[in-house]
Amino acid sequence: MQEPGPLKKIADKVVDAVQNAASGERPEVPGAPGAATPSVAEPVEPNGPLPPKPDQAAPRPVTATGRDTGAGATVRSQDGRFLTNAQGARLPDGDHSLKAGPRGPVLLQDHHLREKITHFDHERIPERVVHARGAAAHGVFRGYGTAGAVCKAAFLAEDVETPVFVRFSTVLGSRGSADTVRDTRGFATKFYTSEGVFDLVGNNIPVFFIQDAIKFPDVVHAAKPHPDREIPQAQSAHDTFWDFVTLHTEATHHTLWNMSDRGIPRSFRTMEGFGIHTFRLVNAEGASTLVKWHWKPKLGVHSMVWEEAQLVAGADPDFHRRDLADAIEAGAFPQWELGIQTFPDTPEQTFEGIDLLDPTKIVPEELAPVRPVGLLTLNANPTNFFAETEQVAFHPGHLVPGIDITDDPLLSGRLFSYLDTQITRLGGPNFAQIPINRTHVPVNDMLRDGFHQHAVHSGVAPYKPNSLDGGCPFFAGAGEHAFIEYPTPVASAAKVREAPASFADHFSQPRLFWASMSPVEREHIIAAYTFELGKCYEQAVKERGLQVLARIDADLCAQVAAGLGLPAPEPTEPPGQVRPSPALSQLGRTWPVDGRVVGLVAGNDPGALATVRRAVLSAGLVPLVIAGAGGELRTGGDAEPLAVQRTFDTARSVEFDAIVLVGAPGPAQGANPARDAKAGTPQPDSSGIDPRLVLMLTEAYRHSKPLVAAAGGQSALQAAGIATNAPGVLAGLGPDEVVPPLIDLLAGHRVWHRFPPSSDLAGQNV
Ligand code: HDE
Repeated sequence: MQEPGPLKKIADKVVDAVQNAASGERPEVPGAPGAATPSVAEPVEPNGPLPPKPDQAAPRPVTATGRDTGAGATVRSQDGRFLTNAQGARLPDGDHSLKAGPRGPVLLQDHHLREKITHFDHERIPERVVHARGAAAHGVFRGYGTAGAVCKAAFLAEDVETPVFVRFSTVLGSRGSADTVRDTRGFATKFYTSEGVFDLVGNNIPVFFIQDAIKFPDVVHAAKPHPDREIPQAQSAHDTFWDFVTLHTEATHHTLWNMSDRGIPRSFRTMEGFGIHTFRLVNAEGASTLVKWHWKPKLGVHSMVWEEAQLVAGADPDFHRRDLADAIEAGAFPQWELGIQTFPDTPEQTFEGIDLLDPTKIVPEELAPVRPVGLLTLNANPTNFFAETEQVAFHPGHLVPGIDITDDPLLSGRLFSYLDTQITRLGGPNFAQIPINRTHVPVNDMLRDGFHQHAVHSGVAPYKPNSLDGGCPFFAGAGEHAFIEYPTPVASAAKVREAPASFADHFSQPRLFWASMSPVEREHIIAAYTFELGKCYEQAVKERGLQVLARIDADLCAQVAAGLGLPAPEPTEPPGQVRPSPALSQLGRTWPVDGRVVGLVAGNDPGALATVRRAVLSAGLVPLVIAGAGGELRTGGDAEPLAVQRTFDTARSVEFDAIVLVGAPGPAQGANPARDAKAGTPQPDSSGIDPRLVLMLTEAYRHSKPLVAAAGGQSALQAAGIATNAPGVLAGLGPDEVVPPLIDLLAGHRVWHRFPPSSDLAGQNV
């Protein structure tokens, strides 16, 4: 029998990969770029392209007018064995321009060259004004049916499954900026419901910098890089940001959240999401309830520590988008429960004295519990970043029957802005026809023409009333799922440029947030303010920053002032009393450990390594084998060799949630304490251990990560100066004893009690 050619082998591997995905088997190490392992030599025999990777999905193939085509997911992708031009004519050569002889001038008549270069010249579109950097995933939302009493939206009914596309983002950075900067994160969800598209365009912080949309250009101009040097990228640690937020003190609450651990999430998978504004739900009887939306991550809210975030920004600027894609590819599908806080729709639109139209205020969960109404599961990666993640267009005005808006002045401005911005960004008014934006229900909007019109409309009467098209289309009534605005009464009033009196309270809720933090979370907030204000050049800005802090808490102000080397000012008004909201702290509970990353340091006992690795994998954790050099480690007998995923050169502690030492490797190739910056200064007793491993352990220890030593790994801990009985350090375990205690440690996210006074959590909500 003839040996199968390389392409047949690739095709077989793809089939295997698809079958593995279908059987739910996880790829052990996600992240390979293609659906199959490539050959070393360039393939030369014409052959069809490989399918997308098994973890990837594409927008549903509906027509530009929302009708299901029944076509396969790859119907829109390019395929075919031969290179063609844009008109489909096959091409014999893509490497050489048409020239008058091999050394002659390029001919103007080279229409292939011109087409290729012209298209290339126009590949870029404007990035988003804010939230330019993002990553997205496909998924499904399943309603619990628990919202039925307050909301008639079909997608919230029990067991209704709705396809979704979710985009996470930073706010300030440009498209190429780093993921782990201190910033707010966007959390935007597009639900392709049976009643039209519903977009929930929220953030991971439940309040906003401003109360009125007219201030949005101000806060964004202040927070973006300085206009002269375009410095700094993606950071709030600069003068114009702090100049604005210390003068415009309604920003204080949001800024405090940014300076807390919420500003540096560990992963998109471990962020909460909030709709921020109060929305209005309407039930089948037409009754209105005011509501705030919440996304609660199944993995808990978990953040980085600041040094870790800074190191990651250099070591892997794509950390968050990689984490999301890898988790999905590995089958560790991230999940969130959608929840609602509900409030009676009274004429004052307040709840327990909190103005529900003020987007700088939360309603503590202790006063209005969050009730779960459905489950979001992200289960597929996009197939093409540009087509899906970059071109997706969210809009808070994409609403379905049962969900309506309130008069929050910030929301009103957003309703205008999102539609408007897409016209520039996506090149015209037909962006709803881009595949990722297409609704999954029929569209009959009578909107016509415009740039990039994809629909081919029939009929002669795109107007109403008409008789030439038989009067079609007709208006729907409430019984036919029409979106009918809730008839909110509007009080008689004079036109004014004013805010309600309660909007002037800028400090009671920052105090509430501060009072609800545990000691370690407070330490982080103090450090963040000290860092950010310390990066400002202007003394006046720093002093003003301290005046703002004095109105939140005297201790916060005093500690930041000490770091800045400035006197702590007295508050201009005495800080009022607040009741803490324990739900605001991230600490003190335990969560599932799915998809957490464990670095396994290989010593010279590959058998023990294989045992630990198997146990880590079967606990749903992601093991990454770290060794002195790349390649494979033989585990003996007939066992499959273990691939090395990281070497001491490529690994950095920040990639791992915990480190397990399966031995204590000595200095490997390239270990040069004198010249290798990663090796740092060697510890006096570290001569027997690779210095880069010593650095890795000291960093992980400082970042409160669990450290476990098996198979003689203790001596590496000792070389790093880490006591084997320190909190969160386990030593002397057998290879099959490692995982259960490791899970216990990871379930609390970090070993906070390693460092006093952070450990002094008594009396706090932990
Ligand atoms: Fe946005 N915002 N925003 N925003 N926003 C945009 O829309 C705007 C606000 C949020 O992944 C833009 O398509 C105004 C609050 C997210 O594509 C733009 C105001 C919240 C995303 C815009 C706000 C958000 C955006 C830029 C004040 C949380 C990313 C590109 C009135 C509830 C969506 C675009 C994505 C994006 C305007 C305030 C969340 C310019 C005028 C409050 C998650 O239209």
